Amino acid sequence: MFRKILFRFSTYNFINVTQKGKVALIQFNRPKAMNALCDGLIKELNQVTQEIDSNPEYGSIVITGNEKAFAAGADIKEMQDKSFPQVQNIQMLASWENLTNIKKPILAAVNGYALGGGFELAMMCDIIYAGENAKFGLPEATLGTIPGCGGTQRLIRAVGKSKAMEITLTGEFIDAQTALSYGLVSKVLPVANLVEETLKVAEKIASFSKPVAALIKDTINEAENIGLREGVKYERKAFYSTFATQDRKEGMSAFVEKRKPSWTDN
Ligand code: DAK
Repeated sequence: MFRKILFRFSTYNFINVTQKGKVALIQFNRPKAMNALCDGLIKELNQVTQEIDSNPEYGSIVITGNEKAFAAGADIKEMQDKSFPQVQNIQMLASWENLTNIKKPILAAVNGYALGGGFELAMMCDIIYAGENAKFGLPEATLGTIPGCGGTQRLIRAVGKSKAMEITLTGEFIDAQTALSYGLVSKVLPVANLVEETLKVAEKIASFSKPVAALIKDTINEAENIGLREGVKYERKAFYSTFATQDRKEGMSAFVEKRKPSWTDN
């Protein structure tokens, strides 16, 4: 069903990367460690997402784990012996944020545990779909630390203060239906169909103009950084900029001429 991606760096130790049409599917591959996100895995994820972003063959990305775990967080075994000066000096784990610089839409398909950094990584994605067995949590307090990859900041924006406090201060997990009712995920799907259904949505997204999808992603994400007045201005500028593209012309002409548009990504 899938075609292996032939990138410059085509062998990975901690992820599998496959292609379906215009979609790249990235699967975490540390099943014995509940897909704990070790340094090597994050390096591979950053490398491959950057390559996909600059490869015109792809229009969107799906990130998933396995049926037991999306990812149970950063690798605790890698962190356990570090001291404050060490983590400060090397800016430990800082490269995780690179994912937020990817311009193509990213969908997270979460089965099983999405904990700590695993949950934070899912929240950096643009759409989250959950399998019926998904469990989300920020258990850092149980380890004597706090979320460090945007968990406190993105969770409050997604679910509001009381629920963000409850999840983070108790370290308890919430299930897929609760995540749906909180607006954290857009859909709950049967475990076995999750990746396939997510790929279908990703394919639809990838079928549109890439610069337009990138503008939509950027404009919505910008709302998390700025206020409404600035956000509406930002959106208007982005809207006007679509009039500098061939695809905007093509989309409107196709509508008027009652035909399907043919996107060129220009
Ligand atoms: N790290 C390392 N190994 C892990 C792991 C993790 N996060 N989660 C699970 N494992 C390993 C277990 O140690 C075990 O290994 P062995 O003992 O077999 O060698 C194996 O996976 C299977 O796990 P369990 O035996 O525990 O399996 P269970 O089914 O009983 O429990 C569980 C599954 C997922 C509920 C449990 O493993 C668990 O609670 N895991 C830890 C979850 C957690 O606390 N996650 C938060 C980690 S802290 C930052 C970026 C990121 C972060 C911070 C800063 N910056 C940008 C600055 C992120 C921090 C975190 O994520």
